[in-house]
Formats: sequence, structure tokens, C-alpha cells
Amino acid sequence: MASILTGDREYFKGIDQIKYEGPESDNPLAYRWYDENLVVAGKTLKDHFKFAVSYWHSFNGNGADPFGGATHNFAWDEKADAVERAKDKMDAAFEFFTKLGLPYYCFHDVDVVDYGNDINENDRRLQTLVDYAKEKQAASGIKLLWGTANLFSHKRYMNGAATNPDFHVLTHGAAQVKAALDATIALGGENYVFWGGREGYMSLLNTNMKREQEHLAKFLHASKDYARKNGFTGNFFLEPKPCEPTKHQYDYDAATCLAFLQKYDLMNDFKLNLEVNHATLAGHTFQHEMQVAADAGLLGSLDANRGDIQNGWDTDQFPNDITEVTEYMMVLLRAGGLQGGGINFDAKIRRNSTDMADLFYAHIGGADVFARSLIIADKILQKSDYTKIVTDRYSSFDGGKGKEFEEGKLTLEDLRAYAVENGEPATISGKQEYLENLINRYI
Ligand code: XLS
Ligand code: NI
Ligand code: NI
Repeated sequence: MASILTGDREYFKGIDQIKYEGPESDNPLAYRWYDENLVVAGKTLKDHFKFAVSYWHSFNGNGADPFGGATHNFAWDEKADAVERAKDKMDAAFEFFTKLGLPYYCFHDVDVVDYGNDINENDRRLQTLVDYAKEKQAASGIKLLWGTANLFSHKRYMNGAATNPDFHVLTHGAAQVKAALDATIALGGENYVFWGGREGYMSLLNTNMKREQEHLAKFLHASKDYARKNGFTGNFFLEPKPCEPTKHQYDYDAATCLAFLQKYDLMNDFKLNLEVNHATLAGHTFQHEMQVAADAGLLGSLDANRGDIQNGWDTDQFPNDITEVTEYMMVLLRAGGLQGGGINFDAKIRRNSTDMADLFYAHIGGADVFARSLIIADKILQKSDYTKIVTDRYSSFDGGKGKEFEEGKLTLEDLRAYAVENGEPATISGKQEYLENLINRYI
């Protein structure tokens, strides 16, 4: 009998519900650390992370690369009719989400159903799949973490969408965003993401940067106003990335996005969705990007993945480095968590990972490394002298003249007088190796 969860057929045959079995388990299809009910720092792991599966990498990404075609041949990709095919894919997706036991998913409009060039027909297709997703969400309890529109794949966006020099192209981007917002609202999506893959330029020789950025700001305001008018109360996220596919992208990194949001009066509605591999492409660590966002009140959501340290593009591999993720989790805990978002696995299995189970191993490993790292990070913050060392490092600003300086009470002459009076400062260690060892001690 057809079930709403699995449609007419089971796509991931032979794989049952993935469960938490604890660190001693040697079952590769079980969580060893991600116990969704475990309470750490006052919240369950489920609530800390709000893990999401990304539709595009898991159900559209077929292993093709610039040197060869698909290696992942999906059973849900067979029917000729776009809407029927999309429904099969959604059956497979919800079967996967349910078996995996992660609470959320994320999508771009064109991940859910193929788009053509007719706006009205595209809207109808998406609407049909939104109705279908609504039933599946209700039956499974799986929720939408965020929706977004793909404004970078179609050839009309080769010079950008909101920053395209041609107004006509911009309007097509707006049509897509409107439909994607409608879909997100209809599905109770908690957030909406703007990743501007082609919002930037290839050559300054043909570009008016100022005008393009002003257009982007106007576009974001119009989108936000539309969504608010239609009852959307969630967060909007910008997703920074420095380059790829466009040479110079306007949302380069967290600090660049912060300046943009401030300049164009978008701070009340927008936060950031940070991605590990985008941070490293920008020449930053991910923890740096997280801290910049946290300090500005913009730590919204995370796209979890990792790059390849030997090369320089967005390889979108699944996270697996405990030391690094522990450092992310230290920033997360100290920031008091994410604002509205969660942890979306914006990651894909490799071209030569061709078993159905590979997609499960990838997500299980990702969830486990975050869970294990959060537990470790919490211990470091609770039990070690880590916090004290960092706090004490600034103690000269806690009283006396240092405090007066922080309060804006000292002039440049006052500062000079202090230097003269107190002679040469003592040499104070930054203790970097001590702190690195401390992290390893808790791992
Ligand atoms: C691409 C981006 C993309 C966004 C959503 O590099 O990470 O997947 O997350 O458009
Ligand atoms: Ni991303
Ligand atoms: Ni990316």
C-alpha cells in the first residue's frame, strides 16, 4: 500500500531507521554521538543543532564533474513528466529524512522541481510540489529550515540576478524569489536564504559596482517587504562567499556582509548563514567568521561542510575534523547559540561514492562530529581554565585607567602620560600552545 512517507516504492531499501547506539557501537548505520535527547549546556542536541539535509546535494547532485557525467543514477529520476519526477524525488527525500531522523531540510526552488522559461508554469509546478510537501511534512514531522531561490544556474543570470546590468534579468530574479518566498511561507519555513553566487562581477572594465550594490539592496528590501506583508516572521539570511562562480562577490565574508547590511538598513531583518568552505575560500577560519557574526548579533545559521586544504574551491565535503568542529562549537556556545537557524549539511558525497548507504554514512558522520564536538566544547568551557585565561588577558581594562579608556574618558595625551609614568610594559604570553594542548586534552 502506498504510504505518504515513501510513496509507492522504497528507495533506500535495506536501510532501516537510523538510531543512536552510543560510542561503543560498531554499527556504521547508527549514531554514536548524536543522541538527540541528550541535554548539553541546558538544551537538547536536537535543539542546539536543528540539523537539516540539503535537497540539492542529496537528491539533485549526481556526481557529475567538469570531466565527466553522472555517476549517481537515481531511481527517482526516471519519469518523463517534470512534476511526476519531482514527486518521486520528494518521496525519496522524505524517506531519507525520516530514516535518518534529522528534523529539517532546505531547498532551492529548482531543486524541488525542474523549471522552464515560463514563469507562470514554473509557479504552478512549485505550487503543486509545495502541496505535496505539506502532506509529507505533516505525516513525518520533518520541518523546513529555510527555502531559497536559485538565481545562478540559468544562463540569464550569467551577469548576476539582482546585480545584473539589465533590469529585465533582475525582474526574472524577483519572480523566482516571490515564488520561493510563497513556498517557504506555505511550508512554515523558519528562515529564508539569499546566497548571491553571481551577485558580483567578473571584470571592473564593464562594471558599475556602486550601482549594482544599490540594486542588490533595493532587491533585498523589496523581497523582505513582500515576505513581511505576507506573514513571514522568520529571519532572512545572507550567505557570504568570496568567489566562485563569480570572480568578485559582493557578499565576500561576514565582515563585508555586516557593512552592507548596516549601510543599507537591513540589520533588523537579516542575519548570516555562514558556510565552512566559504570561510576558508575567503582566507578565514570558520571560527573567525562565526565570531565576527556573533559579535554583531548576526550568527543566524550554519552550512556545515569542509574544503580540501590542498586545493582552492568549494569541494563541499562532509565535516569530519573533531578539532576544528570543537573550536566552532566553542564559539557557538559562547555566543549563546544560533539565531533562528540550524546546521544544514551543505555537503555532497564524492563522485565515486555510489552506494545508497554512502548518503547515510555522510550525514551520520556529520551529525556525530558536531555532537561529539559540542560535548567536548562544553566541557572545555565548564571545566577548564580556558575562559579564565581569555578573560584575564584583558584584565588591564577592568579597572583604573584601562577602564576609563574603555569608557571613552581618556584623551590621547592622557594615554601618553600613562605610558611615560609606567615605563616599559611587562612581556605577557598569549599561551597559544597551552590552549591548543588544552583542547586536545579534552578531545
Ligand atoms: C554555494 C552555496 C549554496 C547556498 C544556497 O556555494 O553554499 O549552496 O547555500 O544557495
Ligand atoms: Ni551554502
Ligand atoms: Ni557553498
